[in-house]
Amino acid sequence: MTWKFLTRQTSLIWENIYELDEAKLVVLGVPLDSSVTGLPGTRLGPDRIREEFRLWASGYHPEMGNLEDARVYDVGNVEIVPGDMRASLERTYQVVKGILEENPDVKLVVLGGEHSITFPVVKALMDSGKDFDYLCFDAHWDLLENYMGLKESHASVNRRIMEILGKEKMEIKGVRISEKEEWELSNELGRAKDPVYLSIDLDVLEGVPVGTPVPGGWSFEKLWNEIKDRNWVAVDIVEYNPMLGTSPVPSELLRRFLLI
Ligand SMILES: [Mn+2]
Repeated sequence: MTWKFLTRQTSLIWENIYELDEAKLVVLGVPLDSSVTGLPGTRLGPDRIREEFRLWASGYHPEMGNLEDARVYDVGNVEIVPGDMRASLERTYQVVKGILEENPDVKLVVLGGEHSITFPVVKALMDSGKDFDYLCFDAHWDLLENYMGLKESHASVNRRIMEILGKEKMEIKGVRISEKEEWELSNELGRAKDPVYLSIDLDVLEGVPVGTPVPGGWSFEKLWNEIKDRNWVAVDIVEYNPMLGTSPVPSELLRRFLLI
């Protein structure tokens, strides 16, 4: 594993006691907020989620098990190039590719950052030979061809994924607001079958501080019931913006993904 493009001085959820090639789960942060439309701050998400995990998370759940049994390796954060969206996404791709070369069976838990980071993670998994469908929870379809000319925008991330994965392997749930072309295109999407890549844009929920908030969101329990029995190869938790407030939701999702 090359540590190029990683900031190892970042806060980790804990000191790693296994090597990367012994891990069952890898945690990776991608602190990007270059294309956020509203207030910036999602770059602070990965380390804040880790901090809140340390403050609030219990290592045991009666149905899910014990965190001490999870073989988790936290690789730190991708080193973002300020102001250069494409370079930052390319680095994310290279880092995920490198992780999978060292440990092809590891499951990934990716902490955003804005939703744009999902594309390079999905692409790196595909290029590493993984076969999976894509299940996304979001208040928006994120299916725009581009947003103000930017194809890498968070508002276009599911369109980019559609181009490489195919419509029939994609499902997006929880949408409440989007453009007409996106609603039309969404009719062509399929149903995601296991194993899946789970992408959780926290704006699907009510009350979590996010880059692009929409009222009328789901409850945490509704979201958890949708995902708890799914077989996943990787999951991302994106769009948390700690500059707008705080929420126990991202760190609790992290805890549950590490436990199950
Ligand atoms: Mn989104």
